[in-house]
Amino acid sequence: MEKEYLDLAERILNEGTERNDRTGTGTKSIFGHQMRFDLQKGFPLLTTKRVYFKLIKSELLWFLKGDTNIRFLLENNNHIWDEWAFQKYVESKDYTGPDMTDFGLRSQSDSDFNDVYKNEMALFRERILTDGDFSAKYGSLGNVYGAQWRSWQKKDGGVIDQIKNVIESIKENPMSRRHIVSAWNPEEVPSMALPPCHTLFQFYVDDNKLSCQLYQRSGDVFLGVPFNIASYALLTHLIAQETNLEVGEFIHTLGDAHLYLNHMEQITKQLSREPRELPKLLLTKDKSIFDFEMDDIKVVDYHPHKGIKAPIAV
Ligand code: UFP
Repeated sequence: MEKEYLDLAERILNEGTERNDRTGTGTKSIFGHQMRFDLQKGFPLLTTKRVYFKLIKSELLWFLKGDTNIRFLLENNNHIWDEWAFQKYVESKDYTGPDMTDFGLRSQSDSDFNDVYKNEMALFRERILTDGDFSAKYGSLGNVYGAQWRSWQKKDGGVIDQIKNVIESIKENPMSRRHIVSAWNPEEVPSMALPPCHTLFQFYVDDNKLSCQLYQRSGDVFLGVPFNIASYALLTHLIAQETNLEVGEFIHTLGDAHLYLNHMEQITKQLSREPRELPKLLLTKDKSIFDFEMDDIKVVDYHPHKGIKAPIAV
């Protein structure tokens, strides 16, 4: 199954065209690719490099709670969304520290600035964790996934809970062709720091098995996609448990699938490694996924090759 991912990387290396991109890093890219993962055959957490499942787990629980405040993530030592919240804070009138303009790029190229930035970021995290008013004001990311999934804002007031609705529709009308959750809200996209990468997903029931297909508009194949595969495989397991179904396939459809030019060495190294047996996922039974905590989700028998570091394009 891991071959699906490795074949995608190979395909981009062989067929991809070099393109400039928003981040200024440059990519090799193809448009349109589909991978299929049979979830009965193992949990698709890559073994050709270590992928940090704890981060995937806490982020997905955070989405499912409808939470958009990074406090929960920080409590679970997950820092993947910190920069977005920090940016809002340093651009506000409440911030009186050293100038943080373009902190993402500057922290990578200027080591003195990086020290100042790290210090400010540590103070920010500490305040989010300890000061309720501060975290309510600056920990919130607004209209990100959790909000679109659980409380899509209606024009005439009120909200739509797409996750509850899709669970209901799977239970009541499994053969339906309308089991869809959309994170792409055209009205709100212009005001979002990062428009949703995983834009829409659909469920399908056959032979008592639940499959899920994701349409991802843009995928950083070395850093982002391994996370995205595991995250949606986990989501499929969770929704299957909630609807009393077995798991079927996770089908991952990508729009712009790219390798950043500064990830070439890393992906070549990964491609030279032999995939190992996939791990297994264990979920607490007899408990609603809406009450799930970190300990209710476990991956066992995971014996990956070592992690491979790579710079993130911001
Ligand atoms: N990206 C992913 N997966 C994600 C996520 C981001 O691969 O879950 F949030 C990558 C894709 C792209 C960049 O390289 O982040 C987003 O940039 P853009 O909005 O220009 O597509």
